[in-house]
Amino acid sequence: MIRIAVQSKGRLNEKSLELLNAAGVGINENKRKFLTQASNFPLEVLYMRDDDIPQTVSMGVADLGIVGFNEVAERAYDLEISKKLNFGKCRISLAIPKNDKYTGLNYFNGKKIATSYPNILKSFFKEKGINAEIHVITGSVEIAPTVGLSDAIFDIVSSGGTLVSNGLVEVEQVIQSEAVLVANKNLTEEKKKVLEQLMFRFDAVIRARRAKYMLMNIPEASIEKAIKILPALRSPTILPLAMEGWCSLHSVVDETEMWDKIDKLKAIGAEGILVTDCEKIIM
Ligand code: PRT
Ligand code: ZN
Repeated sequence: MIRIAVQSKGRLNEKSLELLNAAGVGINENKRKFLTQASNFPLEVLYMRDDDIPQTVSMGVADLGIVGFNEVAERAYDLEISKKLNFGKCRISLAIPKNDKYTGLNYFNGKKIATSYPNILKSFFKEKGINAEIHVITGSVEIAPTVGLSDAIFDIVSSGGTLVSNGLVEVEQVIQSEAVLVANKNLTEEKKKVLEQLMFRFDAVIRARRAKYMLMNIPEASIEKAIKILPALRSPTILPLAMEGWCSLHSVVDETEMWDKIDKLKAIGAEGILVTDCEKIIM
């Protein structure tokens, strides 16, 4: 039995449980206690505040955890980062009042900066040779400049809307973060096997979430060009159509490249392009 720590409520809770469920690890949310056993996999979920997950995993109270990389980086416990999970994406940035003139990192010399991430900021400033006063605040960091608590802030940003509505502007992105799977460094052989099995399944889910399955009709004369546009997992599937001179072409593409590929395929005569989600991709 392996134990995984998951945020009990908050931004990462739902997506963490969704990922486990998509990986075939049945967690019954109706019966949620602070510790829940999966119905069909040797795993139990321990629910807790995200701040406590790195320590809990490094101590071995939980074997694994799903937590924002920002929390791992701030707390510096000895942990294995096993996998990036492709959700909970954000950055931790320095932001200043929008009417101030930003003069580069030197701006922060002698300034007061409010943050919940003092360790990350300290090491960033040390590396850059900046001498600033760091004030630790645990909540609502973005209001600190308005109320006169600080000159600037160092905080999590995703859409940037919170900064704008507080009259702040992002000037330096210091670290990028997303949810990560962390593991205790001294897992037994048996637990390591369960972790590998879990990571294999997470891979299949994460890969599929990014992928789109595309099928289209294409003139036979364009097949060579189409294969260059769509390399696919191994190579695209090509099936003859009842109408002479035409084929059906099937392939998988990364969603970030989808529109670009569609434009190129249309330009070589592709028609009836159908795009659907993938559920799992096993390599
Ligand atoms: O109760 P607990 O301690 O478990 O939760 P928490 O309140 O500490 O954390 P929570 O649930 O807010 O966030 C959990 C994790 O989600 C963080 O540690 C990050 O890894 C990740 N994450 C992703 C974010 C955001 N995006 C985010 N936007 N965490 C916080 N925010 C905040 C941001 O600071 C801003 O104030 O959300 C606000 C909106 O952001 P904008 O830029 O979209 O306006
Ligand atoms: Zn927290």
